[in-house]
Amino acid sequence: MTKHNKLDRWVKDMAGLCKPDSIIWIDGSEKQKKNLEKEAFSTGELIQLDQKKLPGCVYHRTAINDVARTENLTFICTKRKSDVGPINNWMSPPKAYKKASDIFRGSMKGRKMYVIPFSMGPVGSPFSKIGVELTDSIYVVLNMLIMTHVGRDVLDALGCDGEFTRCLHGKAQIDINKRLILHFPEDNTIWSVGSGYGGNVLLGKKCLSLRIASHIARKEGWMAEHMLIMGLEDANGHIQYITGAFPSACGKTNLAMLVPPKSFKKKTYRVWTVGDDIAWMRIDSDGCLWAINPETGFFGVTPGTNSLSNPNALKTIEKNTIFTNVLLKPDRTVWWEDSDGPVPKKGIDWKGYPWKPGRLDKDGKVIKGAHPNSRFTAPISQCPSVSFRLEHHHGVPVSAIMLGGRRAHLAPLVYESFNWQHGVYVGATMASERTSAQFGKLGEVRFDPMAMLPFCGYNMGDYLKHWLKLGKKMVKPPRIFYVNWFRVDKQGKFLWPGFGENIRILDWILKRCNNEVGAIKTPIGYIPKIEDINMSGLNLSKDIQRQLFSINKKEWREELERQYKFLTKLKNSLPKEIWQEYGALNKRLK
Ligand code: OXD
Ligand code: MN
Repeated sequence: MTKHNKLDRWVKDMAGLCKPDSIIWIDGSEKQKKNLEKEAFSTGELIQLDQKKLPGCVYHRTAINDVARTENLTFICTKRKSDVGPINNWMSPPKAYKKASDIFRGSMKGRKMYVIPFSMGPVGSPFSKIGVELTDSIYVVLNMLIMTHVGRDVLDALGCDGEFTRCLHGKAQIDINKRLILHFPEDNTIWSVGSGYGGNVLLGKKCLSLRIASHIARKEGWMAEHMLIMGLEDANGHIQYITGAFPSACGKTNLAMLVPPKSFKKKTYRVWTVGDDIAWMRIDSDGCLWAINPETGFFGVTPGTNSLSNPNALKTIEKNTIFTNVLLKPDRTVWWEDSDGPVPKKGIDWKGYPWKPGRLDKDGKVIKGAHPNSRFTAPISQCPSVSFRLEHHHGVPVSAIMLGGRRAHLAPLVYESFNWQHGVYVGATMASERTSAQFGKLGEVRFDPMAMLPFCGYNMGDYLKHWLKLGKKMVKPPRIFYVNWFRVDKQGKFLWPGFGENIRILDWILKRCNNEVGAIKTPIGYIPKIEDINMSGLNLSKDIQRQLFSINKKEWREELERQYKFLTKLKNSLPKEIWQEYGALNKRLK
């Protein structure tokens, strides 16, 4: 019980619906966490990993039908359908509450309901938002303890009448036919039922910090974005911050923790990691854009994480980490595809079956030990490059915004937009090829404005208007760049080495922000003069360097046709400025 009557009443009402055997308030203490872990070990919800090799680490498997976010079962529920726009799934609030209530009703009988008071952003900061999640999953509690600020101080900050997001989660039967992820922005409420997968159930993350927050941000005049935040400290100790919007599985986590390569000698940088997934950005009293990461942990994809792609992530997950759907080795450590070291001779795969390398399924496909979307949940405080400004109430000032996607062709390694409005157009028409982590045809191009397609809590056209409006309010808006690490040659080989070498492009971006270098004006934006990019030690032939920055007008005109089809889907809500930029690009390409 708290001194917040509305909160107490809501918890009681929800318990009345779900009928748990008992209600447990989560206080954020180590002691309570250990007890919950013990309980989860006894039921099999979690497996304890080798505590000498992986201290504080645990293992979890989700149900086989529950391994990723389910966008088709995710709804924004507002009174008026037009408020969510043509891209989001919509359901009317009465229908949504009724449908979900029928699934929630009595679903926690024989289970406990945990009450998690959490803050997204430092507790007490005027930038932060408080939520309370009710859940019947210990796995969710333990993840939320890593990903958010949890505990009594959150209740203290809430006081007796503070506003909070009401988050209700229940596993129910983990039945895909009875799974709903519902957002009620007008009620500041989230209901998620029938899933145990992180993106669907850690309600502070995508649901609150992006879908609900983007709705609030529009009303309050700030931005909630699917972006990493990183600081780059130069040899003189001067730190500049960059944010970056990339769709899922395009390397945000790797970039946010980048380790500059030894061969990059001319100018050394130290990278500071502020966040890898979400940025809340406001115009501060200086008229500039400032960003905070509302999360306190990483919920990162494991396959492909290795000492080349992300050495800092490997150090981050050495302890106190939850591993989900990776391969469990006989020595109670873990493994995933494309990690360091030898492939284990055997193990238990993410489905819980005995596994050996090279085994084929009935269709002749190699059976993976770890699911392609298997994850680690780890505290950001354990990251060797964690920023000392993480808990700073005002966050960090943003010098540049990067946008990007996975494009085998078309987009050059980097280009800069002409101005804010043009940058918003570049973001509105961002597209990325589907990866194996996403449902759909591999390689197919999917438009994903600002990487927010699955996360914007309202009409995408209005969202773009909001970007344009805020740009006009800033004294010095950040410059907007587009990057593409994924361009390939005729044989399908990546042209750019990526990972740590991306620092060379970040270096150019900062030089542009500081007006230290010029650029070449092309129809799509400014591209670098090759000599302004530090390529020392890379051994890239002149031909590859040329290919990385080439702009094929015919391919761009074809892209414009695809853009046209996508933009017309946004209908009347699309701001006229986006069509203006479209028309201007069309003209420049003729
Ligand atoms: C994530 C995602 O988990 O984008 O961050 O799916
Ligand atoms: Mn994400």
